[in-house]
Formats: sequence, structure tokens, C-alpha cells
Amino acid sequence: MYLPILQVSAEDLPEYAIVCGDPRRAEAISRRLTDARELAFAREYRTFVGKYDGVQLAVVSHGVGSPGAAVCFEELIRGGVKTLIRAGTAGSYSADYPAGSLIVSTAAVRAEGLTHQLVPAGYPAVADSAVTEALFASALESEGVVKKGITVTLDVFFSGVVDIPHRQYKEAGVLAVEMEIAALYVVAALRGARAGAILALDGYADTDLAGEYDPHTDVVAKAIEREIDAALKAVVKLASN
Ligand code: R1X
Repeated sequence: MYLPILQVSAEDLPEYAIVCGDPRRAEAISRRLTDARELAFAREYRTFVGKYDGVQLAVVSHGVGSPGAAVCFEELIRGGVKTLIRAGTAGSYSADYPAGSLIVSTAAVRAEGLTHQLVPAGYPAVADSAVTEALFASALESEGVVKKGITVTLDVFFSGVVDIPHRQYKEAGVLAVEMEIAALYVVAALRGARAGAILALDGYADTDLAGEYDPHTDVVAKAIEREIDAALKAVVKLASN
């Protein structure tokens, strides 16, 4: 089967995939693999395959935002991928979790549009528990802050004139905000795949705490390295069970 948007053949895809927004990060992750091979670079979707610790996996970029990312997740699952792990970035809601911390997302608030065109309101966007535990255990092996909990998926990055209820999310214990996890969890659940996500925090989303947005710092780069490590180790843990 040919996947027309990713522009890869299903026959080339393994059962595990690490997905991330940035095509350059996909390339960086692929450098951690043995026998790495680039299958395609179509639009924002850059696909590599290779092995980590003997386990075959794909590394694929999905771009920014749920609709485009969902296209990637759908095609990967159609192509035979059964476990998807997002290694992404997010803004923090809490001074306890500053830039450089890692968050494992157990579930996502569906504050975006895409999943509402897939399933009714009230349907949960929830991570697979085995994937979550593998990610959390792997992340704890690194040095630095790691927390697991609820995140929120928005469509908007630069705000307009509509108030986003950041304060309520924060008071309700939401840890971080990003733009693709709800799509990942809902698409995976609908199509019979399992999914999880780990996030490197790159600043504050909360307006009380937010300064100038600058995700290009050493602290963030180190956190991204830690989450990549955790995602790769999680794949190995899951494959060995
Ligand atoms: O998920 C969010 C989006 O993909 C996090 O980073 C991007 C925006 O900078």
C-alpha cells in the first residue's frame, strides 16, 4: 500500500514510530538509529526508518497543529504502525515545571477543532497506559524534572481577541499546552493503535509567568535530548514486553 501524503510504502514501515513536529528534529533522532534510511520528505512530513537497540522503528515529522498532524498519524496507522510516541515541545502552566522539564501526557483536553470532526464531545483523548509507563520510567532514568499528567491541545499559538481559559486549565491541574496530542490520542484510539507523548517544556504558556518566547536555549535543547532518549528507550521497553 502506498501512503500518498507521507509518500512512503506501507511495506517499509515498522510497528513503532516516534513522531515529532519539526522535520529537523526527525533528522536528529534518525542520527541515533543504526541503518537509518530516509524514506521521504513530503511537505512537513519527513520519514526515516532504522533500528535502535535492535528494534525497528520509524521517525516521522508531523508539522504544527492537529489537522496536519492527524493526516500523518492516520497514514502511519494505515501503513501498519501500531505504537506511536510523540516527542514534542510544550509551554508550561506551572512555575514548578520550568523550561527544561519533561512532561509525560496521560490525557489531553480536546481544545482544538479536528477531533470534534471525528468523535462527539466527551470522548476522551487518553494515552495508552503501557506507553505512558514506559515513557515515564525511561524519562526518570535521566537527570532533571519529570512529571506526568494532563496536557491541553489548542489550535491557536499566537492569541487573537478570544480569551483562552488558561487560568481554568491551570487551576484544574493541566500541566502544559501544545498543539497535537489530542489528535494523536483520538486517532490512535479510533484506529486501534496505541499512543503516548513526552514533552520538553520550552517556556511558560501562562501569561502571569510568560516572558519573551525563546525556545532556542541550551536548557530546552538538553530537555529535547532527554525526551528523545526516553522515547527511544520506551520503544525498546515496549518491544521487549
Ligand atoms: O505543539 C506545539 C507546536 O507544534 C509545540 O510547539 C509547536 C509550536 O511552536
